[in-house]
Amino acid sequence: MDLVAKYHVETDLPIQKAAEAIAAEQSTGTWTEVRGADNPLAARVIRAEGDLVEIGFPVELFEPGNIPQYLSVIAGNLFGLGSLKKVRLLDVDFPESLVRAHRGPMFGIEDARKILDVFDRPLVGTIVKPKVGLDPAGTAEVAAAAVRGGLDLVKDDETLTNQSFCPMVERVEAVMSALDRAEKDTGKKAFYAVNVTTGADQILERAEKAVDHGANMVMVDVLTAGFSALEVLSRNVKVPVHVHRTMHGAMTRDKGHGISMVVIAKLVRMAGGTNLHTGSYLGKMAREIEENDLCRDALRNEWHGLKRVFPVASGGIYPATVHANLDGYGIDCIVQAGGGVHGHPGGTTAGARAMVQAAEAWMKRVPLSEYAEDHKELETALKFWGS
Ligand code: RUB
Ligand code: CA
Repeated sequence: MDLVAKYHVETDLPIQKAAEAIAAEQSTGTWTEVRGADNPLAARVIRAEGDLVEIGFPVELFEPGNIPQYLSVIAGNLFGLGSLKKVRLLDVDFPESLVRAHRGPMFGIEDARKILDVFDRPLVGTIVKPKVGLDPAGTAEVAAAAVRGGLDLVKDDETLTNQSFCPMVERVEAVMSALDRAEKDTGKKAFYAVNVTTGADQILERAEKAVDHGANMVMVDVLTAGFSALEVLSRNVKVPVHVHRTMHGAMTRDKGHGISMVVIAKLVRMAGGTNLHTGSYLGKMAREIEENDLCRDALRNEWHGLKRVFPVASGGIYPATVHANLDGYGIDCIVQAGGGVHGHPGGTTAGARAMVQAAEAWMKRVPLSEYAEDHKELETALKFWGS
């Protein structure tokens, strides 16, 4: 079976010609006729209508298991073709043999839920803030305060790795022992996603070191580190992997050009992420509701037996925006707030409680304003940031 890639194309060429140019450039052809290009590996135009192009790539063009190579074919030189003004890779239908060449998540939604012992509600998380500048003890204090307020997940910012002001090993040790103490006191289990993003030569060693020092989740910036970095982590590190998508806007934001988030979501599921930032239905980042829906389904629907991945709503979220995000993503998601937790007038623990209360109200189908009547942290949050 062919791999079918769907593109939006803006060009002065007739659309059929543009489609043929893509098919040729990305398989056997080049700018001029060459002997032998008409061989069985030639991609074919399935559809060329309006601004929509579908190309079928013979599966033999691909090296099973090699995501960087898939991307060179379906999302490579075509973006620079002078005859095309804009091209956007909208979606990819991967043949089963290529999907199954990947193990997918070692820890999916169900595994993460078992670790936390939380089955019947969305997870609520936070990004430690300030995002940089805290030392390990300061990070641990903020993390534990969030968990004491009831949060399920605490994560590093995408820009925090192993800088001198907050070395990773000291940070993991400090945070995990603070979370252990919080669990002893309150019974609340939580993940700490420590950002292990670094170069290819060190990332696995770094992640293993994090786990040796107690980490129960690792985080990777998948687009800066690469899909293979995620895959090597997922296959080798014995904890779930939180996937941040920093830099995605360079690919996803222009609706006429680049790569859609749903393609990134499919690759992340193949490569083995447990959680993936897919954007919010209401928040601070530019967003595309339809694309959120597609990502949610790509991560959670049955797909050749791969485990399911949590979509993460994040970016400018606070209690009043929780319901819109849960309406979009449903129960099997993570809703996450940084400023919307730590900026609460009562501090981090109160901010965490307010987020948890907002999620509880959604589960009970009670309007936020009504739930706030007897939940004071939520009431304060709604007054402070608006409802
Ligand atoms: C959000 C934050 C994340 C965003 C990125 O912090 O630090 O990096 O999730 O956006 P805050 P996205 O809650 O204070 O805004 O999730 O859309 O990739
Ligand atoms: Ca951030």
